[in-house]
Amino acid sequence: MITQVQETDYLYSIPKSFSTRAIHTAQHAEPIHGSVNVPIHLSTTYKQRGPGQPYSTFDYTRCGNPTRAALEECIADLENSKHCITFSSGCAAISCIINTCKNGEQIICCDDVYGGTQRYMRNFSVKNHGIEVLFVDITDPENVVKTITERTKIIWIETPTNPTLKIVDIAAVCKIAKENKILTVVDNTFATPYLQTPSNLGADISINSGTKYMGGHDDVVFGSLTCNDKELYDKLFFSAKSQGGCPSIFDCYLIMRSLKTLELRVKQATKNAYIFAKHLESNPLVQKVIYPGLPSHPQHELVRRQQRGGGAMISFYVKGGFEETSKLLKALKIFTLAESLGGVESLIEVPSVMTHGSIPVDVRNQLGITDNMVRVSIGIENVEDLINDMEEALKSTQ
Ligand code: P1T
Repeated sequence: MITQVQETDYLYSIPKSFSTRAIHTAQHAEPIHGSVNVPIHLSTTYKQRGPGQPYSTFDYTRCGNPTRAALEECIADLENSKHCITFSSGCAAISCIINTCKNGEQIICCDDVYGGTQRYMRNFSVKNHGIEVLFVDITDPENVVKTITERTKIIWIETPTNPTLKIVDIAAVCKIAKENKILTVVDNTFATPYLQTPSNLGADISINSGTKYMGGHDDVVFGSLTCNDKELYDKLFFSAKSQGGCPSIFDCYLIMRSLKTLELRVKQATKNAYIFAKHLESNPLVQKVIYPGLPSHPQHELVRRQQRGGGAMISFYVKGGFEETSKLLKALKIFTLAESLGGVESLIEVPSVMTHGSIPVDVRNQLGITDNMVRVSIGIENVEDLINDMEEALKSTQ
């Protein structure tokens, strides 16, 4: 069993002082009692000295809160950005940005994107708000050039994509967008701020479903966006406070707590995923494995250039159809059959009937989201246990 690997096999570079920043940025000891952790400020409103004269900058928690402000400063630092806005979910961050588009404007979105993002764009942006959304394979940046019109407002990038793990060249697409004064958004959820920094590659906005790796324990639904431009931040903040999708303060506390171990968790999960994917590739009951960290991934060279590691998401095709796939998923003992990803526990799902079930079937088939495609989020359990669990369960597909 391959469990002895070099760190350089699965991690290509290390961000400077990541854990130090995750643990300390905006998290100084509180000055009255010396509390080491940032207090949970549950108050929804703030006393004022006189009308229009708040004690500090806070007046109402939907618009700002000391616990949340500390978390936002920390996330901004981890994303190498100046500004951050947090949300009650990743989807709330996504709709906050999309809702800044006006009737008649256009969004170019990568064709393989989280089902919920597509659902919002197809059902609300297009149907209700008169925004045109074009789903394009932007793994070839030339397709962006071909699609842009003077109405294009946003280029929406998700990389690695969910669930086919395609890679978009962020720097190349952002360069094209800048030349045409178009905003770029990168959904950084799969890579995490530890493995990828979109702002360094020219992206205007980076978003995360913090429900995933940031939270890391499958117990918080949360979202964030970060950006560098103050004018853009002001516009997004106006959208966020008007729509009201702010996170609960207790959830902010949990995310702040989880960020402290983000580096440790992502490193271990990435190592596990690399070892696991190599094993899966050699299993004759598996048709094909997609893992950005393996040389067999068609864009592995770009992964090494753009990311600091291959991440912990793997997709693969079971030999057979839905019946064989169902047998596999029911036979697993350690992997949990559930949607979501990025937690300490390994999760497994079938995107065609779960996370991506709302995508039209012809689009799914075209993208390769078939009924024998399985998506795995590798956790931080003992990797040999994960491999054994999968090998045993695969036998049940025969
Ligand atoms: O679930 P929520 O916090 O609202 O995040 C939405 C979201 C945004 N972006 C990406 C890339 C995502 O994967 C998600 C949520 N995805 C799942 C629940 C899933 O199982 O794929």
